Amino acid sequence: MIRPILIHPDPRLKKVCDPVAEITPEIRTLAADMLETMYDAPGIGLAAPQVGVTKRVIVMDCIKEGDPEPIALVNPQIVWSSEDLSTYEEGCLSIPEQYAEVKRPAEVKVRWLALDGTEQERQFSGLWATCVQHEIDHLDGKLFIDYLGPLKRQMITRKMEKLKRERARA
Ligand code: K1U
Ligand code: ZN
Repeated sequence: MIRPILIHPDPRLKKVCDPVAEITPEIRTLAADMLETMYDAPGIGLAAPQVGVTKRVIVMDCIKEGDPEPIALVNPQIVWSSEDLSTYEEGCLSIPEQYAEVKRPAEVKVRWLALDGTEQERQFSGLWATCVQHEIDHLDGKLFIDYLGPLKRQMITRKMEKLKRERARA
């Protein structure tokens, strides 16, 4: 089921999300819905708070061409970050049509719980590394615009307020 994506500003996007205590059918349905919503948008990642669920669940698929590689990460934790940084022009499905350069560690090692209950660990690089950090930020109530200066952030927030007013009128 495709779920509606919340648009910034929204208090649910600013919350620190709760850890998932146990993989339940509800969590599996949430992850499946999030993947469907992400592919429909389209996007390369999605975090549960973006669909109004303040739980620590993210999904990603950064393969732009070729066979899809969907992954769902429950309670993801960055256990190592490279000193090397990389800059990428990020977007966000909760901040449509706004992009800005963000500098982050070029590689990260992440530990998480998979939907079959097993603990997983993987080192991410390139777009995967950027995306997983962007999604984990969502779980901590942080958006990519929080890395920008106050003027740029305020300008984007005002645009989003206008977009939400227009969508509410339509
Ligand atoms: O979390 C999100 O809002 C999803 C976001 C993830 C992301 C994008 C870029 C850098 C870091 C994280 C998106 O997917 S925005 C859309 C997007 O990047 C895209 C859409 C279609 C094709 C390819 C990329
Ligand atoms: Zn985002």
